[in-house]
Amino acid sequence: MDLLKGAVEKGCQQYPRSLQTILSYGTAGIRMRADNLDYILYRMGLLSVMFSKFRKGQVTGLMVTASHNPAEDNGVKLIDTMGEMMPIAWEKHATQLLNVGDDKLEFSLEAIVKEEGIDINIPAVVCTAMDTRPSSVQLSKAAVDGINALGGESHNYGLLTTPQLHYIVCCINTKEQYGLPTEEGYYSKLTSAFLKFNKDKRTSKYLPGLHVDLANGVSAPKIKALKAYLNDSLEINIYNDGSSGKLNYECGADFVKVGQCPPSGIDLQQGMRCASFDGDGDRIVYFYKKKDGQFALLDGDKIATLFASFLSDLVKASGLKLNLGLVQTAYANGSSTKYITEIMKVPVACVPTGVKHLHHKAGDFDIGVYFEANGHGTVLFSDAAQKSILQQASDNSLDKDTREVAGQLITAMNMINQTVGDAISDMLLVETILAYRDWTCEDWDSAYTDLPSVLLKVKVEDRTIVKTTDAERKTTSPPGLQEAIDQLMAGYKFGRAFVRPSGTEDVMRVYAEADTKENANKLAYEVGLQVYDLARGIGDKPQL
Ligand code: G16
Repeated sequence: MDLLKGAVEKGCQQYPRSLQTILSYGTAGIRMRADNLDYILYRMGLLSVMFSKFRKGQVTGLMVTASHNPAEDNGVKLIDTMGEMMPIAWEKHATQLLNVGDDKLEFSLEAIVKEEGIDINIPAVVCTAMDTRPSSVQLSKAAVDGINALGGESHNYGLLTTPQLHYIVCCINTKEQYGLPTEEGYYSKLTSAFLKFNKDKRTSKYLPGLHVDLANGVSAPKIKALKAYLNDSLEINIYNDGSSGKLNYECGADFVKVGQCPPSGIDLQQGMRCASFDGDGDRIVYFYKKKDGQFALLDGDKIATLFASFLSDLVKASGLKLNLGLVQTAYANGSSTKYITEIMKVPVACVPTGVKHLHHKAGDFDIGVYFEANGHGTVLFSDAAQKSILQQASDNSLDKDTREVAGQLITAMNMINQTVGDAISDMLLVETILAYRDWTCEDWDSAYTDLPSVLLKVKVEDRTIVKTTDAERKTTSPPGLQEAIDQLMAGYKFGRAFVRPSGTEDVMRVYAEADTKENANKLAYEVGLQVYDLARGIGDKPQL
């Protein structure tokens, strides 16, 4: 175990533990103020090497980002070999390494080796990348130092969106079956599919111009690169490209979804079709201005129903027997769930927040569409589904139309980044479907009407005292909180509310929906007050 000893000694000298607070690997990794993250990144570098060894030397990934959080924060997301998030079973190891004192680090690493039966001599490879935060360069270095200290080979890709790194990891481990493991390979795969699907498009209502808010983040240079591959078949107008504004400040998918308003920088006019990406490019929401002048959001639920209806139409037309399902979280608008189950007749599953949970559940279907309301999602095709679609497309005993529909499914599949939610890939598929159906945003939005909803944050002394169950739709602690929420919900038509601790920010999240905006506001406020009182709130009380 000299390797472990050496890595720990280097860590203690160069990256000593500088925080005493208890941290945990949350919804999507770890994130916090960037100032104290060096030792954490070093240790996550060590863990990603252990994880690669555990995967018998396959490549794992480490992304330096804090996604939707403010520019002063940073963090890390660890990636599994097929480009998924690191498995939940390994999060306890991450949490252990985040919290252990320098003197116990070697012991903790040894414990992981023992528990997971790792052969420490297996060579390990880790791909890393980062977003555009000021702290990302230094933190990437700390991660790479950790990787190299444990004898791991590091491949640093520099600036990438999070989903691009997920894609690259998957390409390497599938020996390029999934695509070429480069940024160019990524653009080329997605845009070839986009151009193929859209080559004969005849549209009158759908206009090729799209206005995209890039949150002043890493997607700005990436969209600029993507445009070169699109040959003007999609006219992308860029806003918040980082040339002046601050990352995620009054812009980006989270700002637009939570505030239900356009980002700064876009002067929203009727007829404009707009989208907002988040800071690391794994979330997207659309928005537009209605004829009555009101702002309208087309969030993850609306994207999910658009994808599911399109794919389900193609599956029906192909005659293939594939079961398609949709995965949501408690944040899904009640109207969307009703529409999917009652009108679309597609099965819906509800899981806790975090793409890792949705991704896992989507694997239960032949075609699993998953989206969080905040715009984080994608589509998974099972191996069996992919095989039968490919077979059908090349089965000359079938008529031309049937083969062509299977061909369209293949093209759609190639446009989708199946490894994780991806704003670029989702945008290309939304645009494809809108063009194919010759739809405006109003046409898309008309499927169902969202119930008015509100999201609040409440600061509490310790968010771990709030415990949830039933896919986070109910609380089990502190005592009395759920009873209070039940009573408040009963007072509103279509009233629904829940509370959960955030895994990415130091806050409690409160969600409420009801028949009117005013009632949704009131319900969220009343539930927020209960959280404040029963879960030891700090700072300002929620305001109506
Ligand atoms: C991350 C996760 C998402 C989650 C969001 C908010 O998004 O990947 O699955 O919905 O955080 O999580 P929470 O409510 O626990 O703070 P991102 O885009 O910030 O990485």
